[in-house]
Amino acid sequence: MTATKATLLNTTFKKEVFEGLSAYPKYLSSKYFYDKKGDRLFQEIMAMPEYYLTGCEFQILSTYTETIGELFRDRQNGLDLIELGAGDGKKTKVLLKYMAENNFNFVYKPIDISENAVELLSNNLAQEMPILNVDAEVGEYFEVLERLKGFNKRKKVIMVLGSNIGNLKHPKAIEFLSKLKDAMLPDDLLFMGFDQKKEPQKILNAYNDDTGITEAFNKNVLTRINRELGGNFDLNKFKHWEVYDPETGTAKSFLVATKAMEVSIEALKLTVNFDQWETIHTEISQKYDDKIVGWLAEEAGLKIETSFTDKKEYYKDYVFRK
Ligand code: AVI
Repeated sequence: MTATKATLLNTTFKKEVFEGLSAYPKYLSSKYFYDKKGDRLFQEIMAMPEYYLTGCEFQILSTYTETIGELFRDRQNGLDLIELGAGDGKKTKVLLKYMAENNFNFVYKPIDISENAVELLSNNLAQEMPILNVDAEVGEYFEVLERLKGFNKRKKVIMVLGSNIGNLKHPKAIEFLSKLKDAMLPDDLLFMGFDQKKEPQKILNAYNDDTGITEAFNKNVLTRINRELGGNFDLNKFKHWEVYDPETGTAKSFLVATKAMEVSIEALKLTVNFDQWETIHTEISQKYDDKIVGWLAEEAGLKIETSFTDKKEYYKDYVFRK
């Protein structure tokens, strides 16, 4: 990463932490869960039995590999497969393997906010699938989307797996989808995963494991504030709390102060006061159904072409066209 980019990210982090902790009620963005430790914790989450999302999407991509792959193919000019929020690329590898073995002409462009994740994935792909043409990039979704507009004129397939869109509230999700649409040409496709509404307890358990991995993941934003901004949060004085509202389909994560306390953050010259049981809202993980996805697509000017689901219908990958 260039020095300017790192400074810019750090300035945004500072600004957003200042705003969120000065607000009432307090909030912090879940995008700040992700650093080296946060990436590792998220990998552990994806391997937890409670966190069904990864297994379901893996099942979809493994079951429908050929159908999905052939939907992506452009025999004349080839394609660019752009993955936003690629992470460790475990699920995508199923498709990449099919495409590589079936003579697709394509470049795989994984993009992630985590420099660490992008580096690990690039190294791993160079080892496991050396014939792949990989062009990885570090960046935030919205910033990368701007650049996508000026991308090659050949077919683009944009993938956003893992129900990553679920970390955005509906207005932001519509903005995100609209920007994706603006970056697309009529032949381009958007392939996106949406975790579905289901038995509420099942959803709650996915974000509330007994092992404490999700708790550590949630608290990683405080660890980052301590390390990167000179904060003195005592992590033991906060409790991870999850709620799921089956009416709206929104799962919400909080950090709850178990004691009244004062926290200072040196780099922000800020003292934050917590009353006992005061909350910091850290993440939403939205759950969907066909109606909500249809509405989001319509608002964004996208059309649903088809969708794929797992055996239990817990999760769906939708294919959109503009
Ligand atoms: C990345 N994102 C879609 C995950 C989710 O399900 O909201 C992040 C996560 N948070 C807690 N567990 C997993």
